[in-house]
Amino acid sequence: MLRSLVLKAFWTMLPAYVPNNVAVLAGGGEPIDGGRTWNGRRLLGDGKTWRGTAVGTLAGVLLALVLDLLRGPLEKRLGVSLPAFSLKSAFALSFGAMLGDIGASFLKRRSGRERGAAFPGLDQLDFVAGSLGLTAALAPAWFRAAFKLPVLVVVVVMTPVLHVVTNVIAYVLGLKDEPW
Ligand code: CTP
Ligand code: K
Ligand code: MG
Repeated sequence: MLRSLVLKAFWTMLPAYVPNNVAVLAGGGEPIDGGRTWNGRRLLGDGKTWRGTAVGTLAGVLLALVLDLLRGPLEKRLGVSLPAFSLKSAFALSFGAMLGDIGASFLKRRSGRERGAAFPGLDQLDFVAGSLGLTAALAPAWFRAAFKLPVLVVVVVMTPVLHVVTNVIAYVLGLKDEPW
């Protein structure tokens, strides 16, 4: 029961987990805010770039397409039913994750935090909120079918843990400047 919930939650969120990590590798170039400020602080900061956002989103969508190919055999092997991704749900999960992270940077700058500063809680859940929110808005029927309440609960509990672990690994590997 718990095993199948965890598998389902992880599978369904994979297109949302990958974009921000790919953005770390792909980032650089022109910042989205073009250097603009508001009340003396950057709108978003240099850590949110067009390239990182585009490549990250694309990676999430492509991953969902690959998962669709693996779904049948994996369902048999694992003995769980897994949702198929439509293009719309894949895009919403992936781009929503990036939007959540961008929204968090906006809030960080408004609260005086410089680029790279930690904001515990927000850092771990911003992309979950963005991803679930955009998917509920763009693909409501898909959202209701894929995120039944128990799956949603597992997502909200499991994601912060995965986020912390992933970022510490990226930091140790020298891919990220901070371990959060
Ligand atoms: N990145 C990007 N575009 C995005 C998100 C991330 O280019 N939309 C890249 C940037 O190079 C960024 C790195 O990924 O520095 C790490 O992402 P993150 O930790 O979210 O950004 P920070 O640099 O810590 O900036 P912030 O304080 O605004 O979160
Ligand atoms: K972040
Ligand atoms: Mg950071």
